[in-house]
Amino acid sequence: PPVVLIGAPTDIGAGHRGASMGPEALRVAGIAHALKGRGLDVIDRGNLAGPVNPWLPPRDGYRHLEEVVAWNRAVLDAVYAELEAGTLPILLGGDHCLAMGSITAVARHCRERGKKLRVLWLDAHADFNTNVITPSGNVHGMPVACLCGYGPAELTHLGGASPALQPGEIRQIGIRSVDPGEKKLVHDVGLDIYDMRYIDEIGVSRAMKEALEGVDADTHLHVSFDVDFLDPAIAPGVGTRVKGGPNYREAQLVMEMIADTGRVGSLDIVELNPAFDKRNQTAKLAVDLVESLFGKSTLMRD
Ligand code: DIR
Ligand code: MN
Ligand code: MN
Ligand code: MN
Repeated sequence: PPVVLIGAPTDIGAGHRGASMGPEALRVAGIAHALKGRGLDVIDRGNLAGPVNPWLPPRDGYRHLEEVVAWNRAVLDAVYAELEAGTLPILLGGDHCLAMGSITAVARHCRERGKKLRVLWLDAHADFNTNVITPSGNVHGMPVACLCGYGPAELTHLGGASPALQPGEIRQIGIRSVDPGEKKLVHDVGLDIYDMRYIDEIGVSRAMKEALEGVDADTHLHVSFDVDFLDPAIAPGVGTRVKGGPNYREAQLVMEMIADTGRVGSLDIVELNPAFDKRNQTAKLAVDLVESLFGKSTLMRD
């Protein structure tokens, strides 16, 4: 089935401007060509439209809630239509608030088809804030909480039913920045977090084996790839850099092990911010990693 690129050029949920340039940076870095090189049919549907970023301070602990909802409705409809048509949607963000729309679509698709869902959340951050505990009001720090039912009704009920997602369907990988209130909430909810301390101790290989445990022929795997997952030494083109992330080879191994499952059904590439990048190197790295996610490997494997 074809792979479909959907651009969502907005920084509506972020605390820095510039993630709105992400879709074009990924195209310029050759994402379509790279996927075609993997033998895939690629269709670029161009960009979704949505409200401009009014760049206002937060209200009731949310910055731009109304505009965040509008963008996520557009993403939800577009991603859901692709899954219905049997294609593999790749969301080119845009900031990470957009994962509410894409994952709500994926979850609805899985419920309707009786498929199991596993979400791999590759990120420096847990993105489990609420309007009460957020230090910033930026909704890109809240999508996982909203998907699990903690948030404003407009976002928790994007796809009708809430919660869209059970915490047990999520595995977070690469986490190294969790805010104080968020720390308590992810603990209470029992979110399965493979933080950098854990990865340092047991290594990427064992951590990924654990995170992928239970993924079978009946599972739809959704990968939500926040580019700030990567160590900022190799990926400077993000708004919120957190040191101590996976290096080049560790990140490749993460992608390669996900590819080995053969179950990737949808992908978000988010938080790429060309305004912080140099010569589009972070976009090129993201494309390089996406090739591995779609099965590029050094040797033939069986
Ligand atoms: C911080 C930063 N935890 C916040 N979050 C994210 O503002 O909620 N940065 N997601 O990428
Ligand atoms: Mn499917
Ligand atoms: Mn994120
Ligand atoms: Mn992040």
